[in-house]
Amino acid sequence: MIFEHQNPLQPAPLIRPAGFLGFIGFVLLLSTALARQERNHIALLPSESLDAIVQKAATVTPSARQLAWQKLEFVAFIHFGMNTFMDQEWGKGTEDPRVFNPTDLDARQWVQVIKNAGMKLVIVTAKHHDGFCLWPSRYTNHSVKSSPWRGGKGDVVGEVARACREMGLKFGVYLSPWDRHEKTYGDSPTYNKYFLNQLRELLTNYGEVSEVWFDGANGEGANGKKQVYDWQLYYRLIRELQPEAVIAIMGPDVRWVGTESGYGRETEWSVMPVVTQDLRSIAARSQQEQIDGGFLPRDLTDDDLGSRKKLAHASALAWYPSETDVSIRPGWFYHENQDSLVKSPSKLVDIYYSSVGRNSVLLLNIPPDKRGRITDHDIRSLIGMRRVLDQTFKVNLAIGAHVTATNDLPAHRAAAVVDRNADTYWTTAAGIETATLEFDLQKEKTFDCAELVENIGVGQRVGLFRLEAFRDAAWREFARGTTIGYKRLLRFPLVTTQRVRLVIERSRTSPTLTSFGLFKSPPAVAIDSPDRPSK
Ligand code: FUL
Repeated sequence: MIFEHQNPLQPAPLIRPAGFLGFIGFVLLLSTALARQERNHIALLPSESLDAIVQKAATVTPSARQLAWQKLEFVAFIHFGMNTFMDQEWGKGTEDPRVFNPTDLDARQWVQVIKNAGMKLVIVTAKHHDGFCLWPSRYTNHSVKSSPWRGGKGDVVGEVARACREMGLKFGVYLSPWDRHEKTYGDSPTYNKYFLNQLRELLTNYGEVSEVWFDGANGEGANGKKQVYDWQLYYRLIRELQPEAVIAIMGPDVRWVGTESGYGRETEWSVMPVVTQDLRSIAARSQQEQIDGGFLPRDLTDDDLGSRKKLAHASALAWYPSETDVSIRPGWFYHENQDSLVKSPSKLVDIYYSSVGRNSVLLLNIPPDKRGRITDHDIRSLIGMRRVLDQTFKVNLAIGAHVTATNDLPAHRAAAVVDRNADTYWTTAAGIETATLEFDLQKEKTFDCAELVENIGVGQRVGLFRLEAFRDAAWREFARGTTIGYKRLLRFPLVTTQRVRLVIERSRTSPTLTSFGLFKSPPAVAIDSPDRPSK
């Protein structure tokens, strides 16, 4: 992930050891939505106490599009393009389109592999930094139409969109604002128009688009010219043409988790302070309601983005959930010499626990090769990962438990957390911020994984909890965590017991829980070759 203030050609010192990507994050939405009545952002008064701010933070909720996106849990990135054929990660923009010539491109294979792995959306690199377009844009010749592939009549974006629709997956686009080919880049208004035209093509010709992914790279234009991106204009067009789509990374709906390792934060609050300048002037600048704010520099790599300490002195708060992007290989694009470096099934499982299981959405990149197919190396790992996850989460050992709580509400009883109904939840009376839920499993059970789901529809609240098992006449702690959020997964050495309790030690206001699960992961799972070998 690259941010606007970084010149990608002269990388700043990296915070992370690997890749060019690391580094200062930033971003934040500021919303004119002062005017809108949504609760996914609120303004605060300078006089508000920290306690009052924290209480308010607990009532900020995701917008409908943010909630729908969060529920996808696990989504795919496809990096494919000129770099695949040049065996590089960043093109210069001078590549010859005739080099782009996949011999056996099959977008249905991509989507099938992705679907089998349990992912729900596919984001394709319609245009990466080299400016080469995977669709036949009317606004440039630097695209598939100048390549020999399908006689210049092909459209990778179209094929992916169609395959997604056919197989019931959502579809998204990555459109790099940084364009090293386009001559107008650096001539700000002209390039912004070009970019907007391309965005319009992608948002009108391919059916429903559910995620628009913007990287912030902002390299130098010709003769050292600086391109100033008009984010407001881009957002306005997206909201107009695809109102359900989330705008990610350099956008107001979804934030970068701050690393490309696949590992999110142990403590992940989805509500964080918005660094405001002046809400009203931004609202005015954006002309009317509906426009999503302005970006302000911010370090998203920080370990702590939303603690009490961070909320102090905030002037506004926003629901700004994290997305964890990582590649199944060391590079984002396919390189043959990385075939042996594809992440193993157990590494992918670990990443899943550390992203989806830490209140984030996992965006896993799977790059097709020069044939235009996902290789067996990647498929094997994905199948192995899926098997482990399916076997682990097949049986929730807490279902059927008798559940009691130290406090609850008539409409939100403790039993709701094991009723398999995602619309019901447990909560406490106003003012009760600590509580214990006790589960009598009816007989001794053995497990090594717990799943907790908060009802983020009313806000994110729990800040500290522990799990205990009753053994040898005493309650003994076997796991603990801080935030829960949309989903929290915890792994621990095998526990055998009939009675378990969840002790919520800290919550910003009445805690909620939609579901509670106990699972046992399988012993090592054998990975056979893929059902349909492709190489
Ligand atoms: C980065 C880009 O520079 C990489 O090439 C890749 O696309 C990654 C997902 O975003 O910032």
